[in-house]
Amino acid sequence: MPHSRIELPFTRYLDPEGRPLGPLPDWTEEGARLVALYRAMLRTRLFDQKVIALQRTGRIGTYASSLGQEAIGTAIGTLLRDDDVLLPYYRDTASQLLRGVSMSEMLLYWGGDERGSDFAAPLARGDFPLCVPIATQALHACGVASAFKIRGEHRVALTTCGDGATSKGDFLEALNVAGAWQLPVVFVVNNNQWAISVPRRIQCGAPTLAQKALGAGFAGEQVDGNDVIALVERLRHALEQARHGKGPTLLECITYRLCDHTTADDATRYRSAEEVNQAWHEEPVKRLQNFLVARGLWDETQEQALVAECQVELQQAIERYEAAPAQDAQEVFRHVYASWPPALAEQREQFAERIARRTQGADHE
Ligand SMILES: Cc1ncc(C[n+]2csc(CCOP(=O)(O)OP(=O)(O)O)c2C)c(N)n1
Ligand SMILES: [Mg+2]
Repeated sequence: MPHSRIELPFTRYLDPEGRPLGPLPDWTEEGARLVALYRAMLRTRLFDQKVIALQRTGRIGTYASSLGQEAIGTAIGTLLRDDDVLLPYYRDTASQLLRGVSMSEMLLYWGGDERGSDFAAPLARGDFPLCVPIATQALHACGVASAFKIRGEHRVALTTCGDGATSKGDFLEALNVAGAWQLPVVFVVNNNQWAISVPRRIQCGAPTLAQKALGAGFAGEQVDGNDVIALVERLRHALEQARHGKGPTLLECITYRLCDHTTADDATRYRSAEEVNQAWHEEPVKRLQNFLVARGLWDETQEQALVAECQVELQQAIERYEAAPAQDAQEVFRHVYASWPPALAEQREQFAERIARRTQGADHE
């Protein structure tokens, strides 16, 4: 079989227990950098747990958890430069938090409020809102990267997606144009093994997703998506390549979706508890924690202090979110089109009439 001859690099520095498999990159000598990565990952996980609790009690809409994928977004958020542009998907909580998107903005977003994507932080303002339509952001990223290239700017567009998204035409078209025009773009694939209920093995016939880049004429590689050290190392390389005109990279980050697809899903219907339990042994937060503890960089007191700090931040964010006055219902139409297709303009008017009738009805009660 010809495809079996394609051998792509796979990078991992820490084993699932957090033990180094060999020499580590020099930057890991700086304990503070490792601790910062850990803090970002735990903050993401605590946010995630809280949002699920809010959804279960009817205080927020459907939510897509990033449980198990915290290391990928953490590496992204740590390495992107201020003027790079992030084009995230719906499991990018970690990277968005590090770009300065506030927890209350995120809560607004998942509460169905458009203002949640109107990021206040200067750093995040140039980023795109997270993308739910699968893989469309990959093409947007190529558009952004084309602008950087045409203007001669040393900036990078980084976009993320899942394993299932790599089967979409949009994704493959994006790879094609990225390779043809040698764009300063990095594609980070979160291969969490599942696209809702479709397992990776029946989603695509290629042995790796990374090799899709080869067909487009640029580098693709695999990295352990639960090993933040490996992620930082390989992502830094990919960003440097893109920034210095050496072309795009596709990083396939091997991880596992430890959660349901979203809060509207029940994954026990299509995958075994055994598989999920096995995946918990590989997860990224505990892996880095074990490593830090073994190095004397982290202990239980620091852990408790960080948890307490995050709980306060979360509580304040929830208060801000819940205190926000409800948005005008018609806002949902506002940011979709600059000029309206007639069919949608009609729907918008009908919607406005309905709202007006309902409001009048309420006035008469
Ligand atoms: C264009 C489009 N088609 C279908 C959907 C419904 N949908 C939402 S998530 C999803 C699966 C995506 O799987 P994957 O790319 O692996 O990302 P993951 O959710 O696993 O992180 C699908 C089909 C959608 N959001 N957009
Ligand atoms: Mg997936």
